[in-house]
Amino acid sequence: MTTTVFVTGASSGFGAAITRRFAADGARVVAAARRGDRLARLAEEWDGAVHPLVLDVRDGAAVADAVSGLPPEFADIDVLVNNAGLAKGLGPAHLADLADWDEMLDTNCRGLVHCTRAILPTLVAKKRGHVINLGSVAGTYPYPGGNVYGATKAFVRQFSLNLRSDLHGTGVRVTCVEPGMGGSTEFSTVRFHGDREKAADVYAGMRPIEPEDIAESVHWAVSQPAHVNVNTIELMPVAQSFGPFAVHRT
Ligand code: NDP
Ligand code: 8X3
Repeated sequence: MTTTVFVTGASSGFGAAITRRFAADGARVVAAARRGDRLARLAEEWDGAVHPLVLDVRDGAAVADAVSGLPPEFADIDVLVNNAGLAKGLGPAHLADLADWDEMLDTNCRGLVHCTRAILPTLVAKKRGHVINLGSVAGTYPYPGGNVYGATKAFVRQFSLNLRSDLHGTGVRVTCVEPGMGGSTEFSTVRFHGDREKAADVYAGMRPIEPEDIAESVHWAVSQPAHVNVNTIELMPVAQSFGPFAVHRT
């Protein structure tokens, strides 16, 4: 039986690696994102196994239309990977650009629930399937400038757990994958509004997690026996850990 996987944010970083990981395993993959040229190039690698889908997850009606309009060979989805997401800005809350905050909320929270709502009925009808959500360590551990980004990932974490409650007895599994610093993606370039130099500084002198590492974790969670639900995977580079509480002294 061929597995069909729907991956959002497939034009870059983790999403592109997740697409490749499942396609290499013989799955059919719907690769969704806004940049169609990137998706077309990704699809070309896989001889018909990857279906490029230009989609802005923030648009709930467009998501519903795209899912219901999938070609028959890609419509019977088994696995949804809600990976599309972004951070915008790393400044303190009182100086933040409200447009950046709105974009994170619209993409990381609303976009994720749009895709989930559109695809869940297919999984529930089959009494099996898997929703993988990309959270972050930022959803659990606070850091300066993490403000709304971290809060959106806390939403992803709790939404994932709540989904498990709602899906109890359906056979549909839910996993939240929560990475720390991931390199070789556009994450920091997007966070710093296109400033590549500033983005590169984030990973200077340390070895981040690679997109292929995340793809492997996602694939592993999906590959567990059908009676096993991996609730959460939290993973960090060895070079990243925790700091002390900050104390302001006068
Ligand atoms: P990238 O910036 O490389 O990839 C983000 C992907 O999301 C792109 O494919 C982008 O495609 C897509 N995307 C953004 N907005 C939308 C939208 N409105 N509609 C559809 N697709 C969209 O970052 P990463 O691969 O690093 O990040 C992937 C996920 O992992 C994110 O959710 C991120 O928060 C999370 N994460 C990342 C970590 C890291 O350190 N890199 C660590 C922890 C979590 P396009 O612009 O073409 O639409
Ligand atoms: C991305 C990881 O540590 O930059 O979610 O917030 S971090």
